[in-house]
Amino acid sequence: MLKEAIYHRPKNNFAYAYDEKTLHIRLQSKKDDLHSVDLVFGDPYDWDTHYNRWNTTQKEMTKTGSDELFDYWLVEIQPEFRRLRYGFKLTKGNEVQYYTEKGYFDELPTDDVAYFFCFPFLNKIDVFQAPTWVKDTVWYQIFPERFANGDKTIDPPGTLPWGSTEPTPTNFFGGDFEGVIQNLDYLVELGVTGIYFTPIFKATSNHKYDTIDYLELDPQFGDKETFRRLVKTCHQKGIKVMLDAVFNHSGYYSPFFQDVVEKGEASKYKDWFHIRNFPIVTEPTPNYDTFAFTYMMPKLNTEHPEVKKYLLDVGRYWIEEFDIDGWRLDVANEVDHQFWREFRTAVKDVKPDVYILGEIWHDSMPWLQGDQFDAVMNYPFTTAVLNFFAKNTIDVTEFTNILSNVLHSYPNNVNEVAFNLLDSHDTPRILTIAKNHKEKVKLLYLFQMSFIGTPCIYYGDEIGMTGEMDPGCRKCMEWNPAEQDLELFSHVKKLLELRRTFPEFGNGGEFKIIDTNPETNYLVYAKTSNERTIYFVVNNLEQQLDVSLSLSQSYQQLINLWTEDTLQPTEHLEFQLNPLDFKIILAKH
Ligand code: ARE
Repeated sequence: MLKEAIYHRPKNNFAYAYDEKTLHIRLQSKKDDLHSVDLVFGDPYDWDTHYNRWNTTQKEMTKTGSDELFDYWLVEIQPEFRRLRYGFKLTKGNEVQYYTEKGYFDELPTDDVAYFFCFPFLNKIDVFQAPTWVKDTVWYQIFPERFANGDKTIDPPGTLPWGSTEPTPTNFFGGDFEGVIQNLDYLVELGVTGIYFTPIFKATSNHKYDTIDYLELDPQFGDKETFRRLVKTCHQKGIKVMLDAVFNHSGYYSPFFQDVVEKGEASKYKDWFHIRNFPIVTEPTPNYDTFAFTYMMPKLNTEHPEVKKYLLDVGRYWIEEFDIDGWRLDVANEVDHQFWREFRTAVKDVKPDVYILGEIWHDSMPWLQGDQFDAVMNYPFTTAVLNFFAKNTIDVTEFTNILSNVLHSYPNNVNEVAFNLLDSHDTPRILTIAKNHKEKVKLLYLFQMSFIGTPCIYYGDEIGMTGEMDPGCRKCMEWNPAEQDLELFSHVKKLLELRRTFPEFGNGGEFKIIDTNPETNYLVYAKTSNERTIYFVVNNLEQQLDVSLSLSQSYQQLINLWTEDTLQPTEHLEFQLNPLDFKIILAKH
């Protein structure tokens, strides 16, 4: 066995509390190397009567997936006294090794429990726990300036007629809260249960990431009464509301920064930012820290007690006064961890089930330990599905390897609330990435809606809007039914109906790759619960495919979920799939 490839480390994605009673223990080994792995475990204080030998039990681990280089193994344990010491029995043919915190052994070192890995105690307060409603939420992302103009009286000067021209970094079309309220039934019809709004606070730009006042709404969107009505109406219609918190930086025109611009070192806000020298200059490069190199976005000093207090008050204010349900945190990984720990305590204190979503494009385990965020925007998922379904730059083997890697990078309870997006206001739109190939977009949606996590639809994608990178992806929402792709809308709506009707479609089913064929880019995966399994058969090629599918057991009932036809019970199915087509089969005992 290749010992160098074996990896385990407690208290992260390899050993974590799944819930108040259950521990998940994982192990990584070289792909196709070990034949079996057993967890050898016990309570640290449970010895034989003479204290010579520590008492252990064994439980077989399951291989839950593989990526390009590694296999991953998992076992679930509910230790009676919530404490655990453990090691691994590794078997390859006749070769058996015991792997512990102190290395490898031919025999179990049970005369000293200190040799073993340690999960000291399952303390309830440390268990990662996202709000329970999130698992079942379907998000819809709205860029407020571009969704709908419902109140022309508050249009900013120079507002252009809706959709009259392409979006630029500086033009305005007058989208507002009233426009959202007027169109909520459209979202309800689609099956949306949560809206994520990009920033709505007072700012100068059309995207509002350059905040002037975090306690005021931008007047171009509406007043506080209208916003309160928006949140209330959303709640009445079963829709949660999440706002964008831009706490890494403020806008150049925030009164705090302007005070520093004006008074220099004498400003009482000089330590609110990271200023290298005075007076403030913006040319040729700013002499203060910024988001990227944007002089318009001076980085806030979130370690400063006054800044911290101000921003934590902001976090609480919109929950207490307007009953919002979530915060999406902009540039979350450039803000200090300590700030986020205090932010979590502050906002959960006023609303325990408020959702905290960090914007991080990279590996995010340090933020997902239960003390900071509930989820992150799952861009690694985005890249993988786009490369496979939309761009065809990776084959099915690479695709499933990457997915497996993404899933094993986090605890399962974290995966269930991952914010799975296909695109956003920061990327080109999916139809554009797929070179206007609608069938590819349909497969993207199929996969997104049936994967572990919570899906998010970027406004207008569901009716076939196109757009290149920012600002192209921020066009005005198309409201003319004649210009909307209603067939695509029905496709997404139907997927969401299935996700609502069958828990296995969403987070109530365990995700498993069943079959792949890199020659044909054919993919079969399943979502399984104790009661049923849903098989997803996907032809990701632009040619017809003969499918021969062996089911894991004989089921009493097989239903084609898309057509609702009942199929003959069988253990083996043969059928043809059209180019870029799919079949969804529900199998019941
Ligand atoms: C404007 C122009 C852009 C130009 C940019 C250059 O529109 O064309 O490239 O300036 O400075 C907001 C606006 C943008 C605006 C920007 C600056 O929405 O339109 O861009 O402000 O004025 C990284 C960060 C991530 C960040 C992205 C954009 O980690 O946090 O870059 N995303 C958030 C928001 C944005 C917002 C801001 C931050 C600023 O979602 O909308 O921009 O408040 C790799 C990297 C990632 C990187 C990612 C994307 O994966 O590893 O770290 O994300 O690419 O570039």
